[in-house]
Amino acid sequence: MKRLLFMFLCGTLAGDAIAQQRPNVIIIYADDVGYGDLSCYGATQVQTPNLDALAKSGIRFTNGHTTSATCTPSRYALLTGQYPWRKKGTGVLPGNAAMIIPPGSPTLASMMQQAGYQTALVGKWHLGLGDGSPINWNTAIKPGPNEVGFNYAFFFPATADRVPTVFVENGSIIGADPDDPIEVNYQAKVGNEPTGKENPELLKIQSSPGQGHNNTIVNGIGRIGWMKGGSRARWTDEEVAYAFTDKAIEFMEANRKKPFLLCFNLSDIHVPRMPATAFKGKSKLGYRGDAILQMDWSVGRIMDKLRQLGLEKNTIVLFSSDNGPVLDDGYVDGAVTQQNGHQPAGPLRGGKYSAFEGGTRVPWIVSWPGTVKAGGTSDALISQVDLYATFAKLTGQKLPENAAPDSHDMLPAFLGKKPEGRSWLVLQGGSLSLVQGNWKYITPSKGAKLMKEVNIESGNDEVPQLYDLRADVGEKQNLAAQHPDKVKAMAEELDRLKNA
Ligand code: NG6
Ligand code: CA
Repeated sequence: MKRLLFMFLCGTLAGDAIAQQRPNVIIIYADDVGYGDLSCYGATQVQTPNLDALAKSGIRFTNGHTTSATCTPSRYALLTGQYPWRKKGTGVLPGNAAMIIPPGSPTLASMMQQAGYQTALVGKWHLGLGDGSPINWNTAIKPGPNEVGFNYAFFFPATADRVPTVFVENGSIIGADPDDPIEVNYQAKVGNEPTGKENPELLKIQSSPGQGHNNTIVNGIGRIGWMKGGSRARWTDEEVAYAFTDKAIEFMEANRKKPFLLCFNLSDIHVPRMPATAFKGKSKLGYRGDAILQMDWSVGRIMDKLRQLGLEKNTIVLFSSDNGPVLDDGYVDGAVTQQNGHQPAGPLRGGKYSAFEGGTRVPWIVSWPGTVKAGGTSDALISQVDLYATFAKLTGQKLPENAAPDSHDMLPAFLGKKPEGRSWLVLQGGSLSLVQGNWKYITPSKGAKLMKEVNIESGNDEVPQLYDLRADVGEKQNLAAQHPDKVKAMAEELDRLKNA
């Protein structure tokens, strides 16, 4: 009996000690930020002092990837640890789509909950809501982030350019009013409010010709999709960054004594870029540049709060983006006319939607003062699909069977203890690519080579493409004809991985 009691006490004490040491985790996940958009990644026309300081306090990765060149699939992979192309329906979702992660499935967030963390999702969601029956926006909206591992969720359903333009907090729309019910439709107009198509004179920012974004006008901005009602629930675009940052900070403050996971999914710098007054015109690069400054400001506020709470040493901060950059993604906002030499993808070819590196190679900064050596850079090949297994390792969690099948534990690379990361990685930018060491193979594809509306090279080519990324990170020289054996072997390996 005595022995049992002793064992019990030891177990509890050890548990407490671990609990105290367990670091908080903040994943700051920006939207559409390119490899060249931060000054610590070489931007010269725009300065990001808070992100630069974060990089200085930790490691800056030069070969960190999203799984995909758009949002929904990248976010799906980050949370589930599964490649999105393994599952149907993981493309960019409309704002009234059903949730694509079944409730109760293992996720990065639920795994962290099991490790004793309080978990929050603040910001963009874009993984669908509800069970597939039409969403009633005027009652509790379920399932959502709370059903896949988040104790707290404050978010908008899809993207800033899609209806409904409302914030949801733990399943309820903020400011909902039963006398002014919300209806959303992506097929046909609902309500009689002006649309961008019928009343372009009412727009405060023009939609780009041929790209849509001309349905219901909310705050002078034409959206994708139609909505009616909820006049008091609709967000003000200029306040979105403030609202999200404030909620993130509230969560940090409320959970300062517990280990927490905060997934802080910024809306910046996705379209419509409509920054707060404090940032309008500040960058001289148009609203896209201003949104970069606003994003950097949000990061600064989070870091200030960490210091104020005395948590900076015991918190891992990861900054990354969900896909590569785009200048004109649907609105005439000055990003193109005031580019001023800014290179959003840095030295990389392509951008958002693209199979070239610009689509998926993104800024990736990890800071954990005292544990991660400050000021380093790492060339390790890592992917956001690996975060699940990496954080499971960090928190001593065993992965449930079948969970996170494509996620590899990259903790040593992630913490800068090892220079190597993955030896291979599959990337999705339209067609699939395989990276093996310094080689990248892009599957042949018949689609257009230039996506005209957004003016980005897709990476499509009818012939196989093979690049030596170490010598040619800008993917200028297709070496497939010189290395047919390599092409064959990589194509076969990609097929094998697809079916694995
Ligand atoms: C595209 C939209 C674009 C943006 C994107 C999703 C058009 C013509 N373009 O389909 O504006 O919303 O989807 O961006 O509709 S993402 O970052 O969420 O993937
Ligand atoms: Ca995105």
